[in-house]
Amino acid sequence: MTDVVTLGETMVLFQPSSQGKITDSQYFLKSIGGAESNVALALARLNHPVRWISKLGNDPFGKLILRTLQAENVNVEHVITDSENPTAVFFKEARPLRDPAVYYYRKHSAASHLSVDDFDDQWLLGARHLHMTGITPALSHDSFLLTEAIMKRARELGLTVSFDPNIRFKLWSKEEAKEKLLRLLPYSTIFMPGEDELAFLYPEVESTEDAVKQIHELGVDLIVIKKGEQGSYASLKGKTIAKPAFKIEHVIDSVGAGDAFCAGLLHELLKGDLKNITLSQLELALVTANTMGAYATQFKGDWEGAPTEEELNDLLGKSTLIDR
Ligand code: KDG
Repeated sequence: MTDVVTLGETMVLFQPSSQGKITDSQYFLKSIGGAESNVALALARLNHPVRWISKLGNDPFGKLILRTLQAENVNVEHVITDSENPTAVFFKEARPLRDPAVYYYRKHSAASHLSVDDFDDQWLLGARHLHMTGITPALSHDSFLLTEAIMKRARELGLTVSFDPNIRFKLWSKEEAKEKLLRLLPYSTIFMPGEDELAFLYPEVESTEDAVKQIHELGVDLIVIKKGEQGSYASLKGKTIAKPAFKIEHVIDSVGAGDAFCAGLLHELLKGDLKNITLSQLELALVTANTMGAYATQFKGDWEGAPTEEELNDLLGKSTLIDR
């Protein structure tokens, strides 16, 4: 049994090894990053069986990605090797007083060639839940069609589906992003936008509550809004809960915090029936999600700040780790 299946592009990530601009740096740290694999890695650290699907180039970067995911117990048996196109890379630059900047080298990458022709029901077999983001449909029109097909099929097979819009304006125009994300939204059972993403998708509505109402009318059961320093807000079929953020002094790296948040939410919801989420479960899920999102910001790297179950229980005050 697999708890969660996810599909998307993972890239090799390079970032200056110490504080400083890319132009001035001689040494770079090498890791990997990808919104969907960040969620998969975080869930795997919390002992969930999780499967990640993608296309990787037949190159050292592809091998590094596979090796990293395998070492963290993410199932990669359905990953496709593409001998024609390369694995993507990206660079991240920390900036004082602002979120980091990222520079992508991913046009025509192996993952951008993922298409409906690659799809196989086996990907979803034995799984409870599918997690998708708005990055995959931004890679190419073929990847958009595949995203739509897998979300639709997952619903037909009885899986629940979460969708994080993860809007990346470096990958597509505002018009295309809005049109395609709104087309995918009704296939989800759980929608997890950031506050700014919700405002971008529903600019005409007067309030968050109005936008949430419209999304419920599409058949989406649970909407969870990430509000950064203000915590999170959720609506379960119209019943709402808000939880304050986990307090932190300063942020080391904000990239990947949203993915850690998603993983925290799913971790708690997977303990019950994802088709019949209760308000008390949701309340716990928001606290865990806020905690994991905050914790992730304390580590350099897109996924390295994912806690183990023992570390999470310690952070949540459920048990105490013996440090020395
Ligand atoms: O959410 C973090 C991701 O954005 C990062 O790991 C890399 O997938 C990535 C992207 O497309 O930016």
